Amino acid sequence: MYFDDIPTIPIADELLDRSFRRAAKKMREKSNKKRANEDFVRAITQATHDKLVSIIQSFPEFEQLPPFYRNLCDILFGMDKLHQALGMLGWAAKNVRNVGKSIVRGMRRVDPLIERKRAVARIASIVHRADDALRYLNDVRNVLRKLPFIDMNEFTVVVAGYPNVGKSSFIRLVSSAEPEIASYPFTTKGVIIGHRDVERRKRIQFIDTPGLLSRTEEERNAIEKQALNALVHVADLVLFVIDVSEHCGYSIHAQEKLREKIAEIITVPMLTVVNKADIKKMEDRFNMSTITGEGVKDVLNELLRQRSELIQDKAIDIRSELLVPKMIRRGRHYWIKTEY
Ligand SMILES: Nc1nc2c(ncn2[C@@H]2O[C@H](COP(=O)(O)OP(=O)(O)OP(=O)(O)O)[C@@H](O)[C@H]2O)c(=O)[nH]1
Ligand SMILES: [Mg+2]
Repeated sequence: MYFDDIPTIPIADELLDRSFRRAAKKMREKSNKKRANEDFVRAITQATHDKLVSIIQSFPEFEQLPPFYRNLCDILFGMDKLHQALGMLGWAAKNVRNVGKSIVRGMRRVDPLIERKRAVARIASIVHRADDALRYLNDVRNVLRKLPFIDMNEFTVVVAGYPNVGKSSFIRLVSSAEPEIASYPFTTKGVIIGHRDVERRKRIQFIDTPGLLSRTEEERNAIEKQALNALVHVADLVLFVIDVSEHCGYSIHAQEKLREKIAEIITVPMLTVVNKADIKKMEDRFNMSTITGEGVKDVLNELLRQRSELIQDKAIDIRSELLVPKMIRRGRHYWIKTEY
């Protein structure tokens, strides 16, 4: 994944400790007593600078990420804030290097021990100014590492609808995912991935999303924005779940309005399914109940039918390069994937 290589990010004191230890080790290995202080300043400058740079480099280029992940980072952390924090580390790395260099340059003319102490104090003060950024980036790193991996090559069904209509109950029933289910709205707070192997080589990637309300984009919170992000950027097909029994706490009118809004923003087909059919059904729609299991198989069959249709139309990957077969790396071999 894109975020697996980001190591734990140290706070300022830990980073300084580590640099001091490295510098001290280097000094033990070198025996030039005359230039010991100069070498020490050089070593601590280098260790601190390099660590700061390696932290920056461990983050991916956010602009190069697939749109789904790029938007998700923006929704979760704010791209400006992320860039600011990384910029702060860049500033600190540059300043540490400049301060270290200039102190080393003037060291022979003055008392080296005093200059060594001055270098340590200045470097520590610069790194401490980046402490907030280091702490923030470590929090970001911890969230990034837990983000679900969405395989952009899989046929992907994004399940959407009002809160509490039974989206997660459906995903739990038909896929490998085990999302939380509860009788209150907004139980699901982020996207959750599950898979279903239907027949040999026929696999569906299901994405559970947080409930959406029918409201303007400006009114949407970060949780809802994650659902929209999945709908727009990863869906090959949207499964819109409605609850005509209105046990979810929302009117069928509001749910229909949301359906229309989603239809406007997506470029992929949408299948509407009525859940909680054990309580109330709707004519001319797929009706299912995740509690009794009735109708669930029909919904899955319909998804498979649409999947085959989409593959035949070669319209499967309208998210990225249309009709361009994708290279997938497996072990040391490259395979060209043309069929799902
Ligand atoms: N009677 C009935 N209740 C159901 C059915 N499916 C789900 N429920 C109940 O509806 C409630 C909400 O289910 P969830 O699966 O958490 O709903 P959700 O759409 O994922 O909700 P959010 O994550 O909040 O958006 C739970 O109390 C479920 O037990 C069904 O087919 N029939
Ligand atoms: Mg849910």
